[in-house]
Amino acid sequence: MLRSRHVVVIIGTRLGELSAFYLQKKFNNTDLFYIGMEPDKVRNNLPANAIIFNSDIQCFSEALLNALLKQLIHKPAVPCPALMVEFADYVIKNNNGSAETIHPVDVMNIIQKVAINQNNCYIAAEAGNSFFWASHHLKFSQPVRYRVGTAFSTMGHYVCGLVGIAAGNKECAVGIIGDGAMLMVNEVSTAVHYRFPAIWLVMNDSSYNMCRQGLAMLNSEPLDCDIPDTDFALFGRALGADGYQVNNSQQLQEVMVEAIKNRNPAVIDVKIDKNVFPPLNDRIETIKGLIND
Ligand SMILES: Cc1ncc(C[n+]2csc(CCOP(=O)(O)OP(=O)(O)O)c2C)c(N)n1
Repeated sequence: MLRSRHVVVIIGTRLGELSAFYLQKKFNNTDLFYIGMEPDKVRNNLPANAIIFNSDIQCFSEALLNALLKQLIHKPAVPCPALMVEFADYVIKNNNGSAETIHPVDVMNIIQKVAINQNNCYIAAEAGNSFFWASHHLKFSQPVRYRVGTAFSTMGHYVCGLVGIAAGNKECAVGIIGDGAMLMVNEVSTAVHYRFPAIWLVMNDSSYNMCRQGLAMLNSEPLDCDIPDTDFALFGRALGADGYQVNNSQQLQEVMVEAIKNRNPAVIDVKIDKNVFPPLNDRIETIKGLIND
């Protein structure tokens, strides 16, 4: 909560509902600066007093840093080193080797280690809990490696769009997809037809879980959010893709290594723990605030 007068510089987000949770509604007493290349797309999300710089973020950051160095420390300007993020090897937290489901954070850690750090795959996250787990836990050292639809968050966007990502790039594309979205629509068959290296990692919890858990977090009456148990490995194979089913972290890690190495279209059915709450509490608080406004 911003109480006294602040300066806020907004970089790298359009402040859409699903990324900023209407945080800007709380920007009273604030001088606001937006830096980015697509000001028209963000104007409606900004308070009227915001000052917009139509600029490349790296250029702006270098100029700002140099100006600060000159003004504050009276040191000569230095070129900025390229952004390079080092990632630790992730530890698998909840694998006891016998559980029948995988903790979603372990799924993210394996994607981070195998798909991102070791293989530089492109990653896309589908609407639903997948989006929250991925955006909260995954880290990238290169731009344009992660895609997520925060504008309308339409289910199906990346179940289908994954094929475009795989078609246009050398590295594999991995989609993090809810079972509900996978059943709604998909383009596995197209990837099989063209032999694109697309991997659908299905977060299988037999539920429209974001709706189920969101209602619970809002203390609302439950709705029927159940999805019949589905074998997505079989589903993938039926369409001509490779199909894998995993229910522990060790298996998932091995299967990810194999699927990425093979570069075939593949569907990985990951049985996840449906009772762990995703990191969407900020959004729930925003919704509660809007209801109470
Ligand atoms: C086309 C469309 N219909 C409905 C919604 C509303 N919606 C958002 S998330 C969600 C449930 C997603 O379920 P699933 O794909 O199984 O993912 P989970 O949340 O369980 O990880 C629904 C129905 C939407 N975003 N898009």
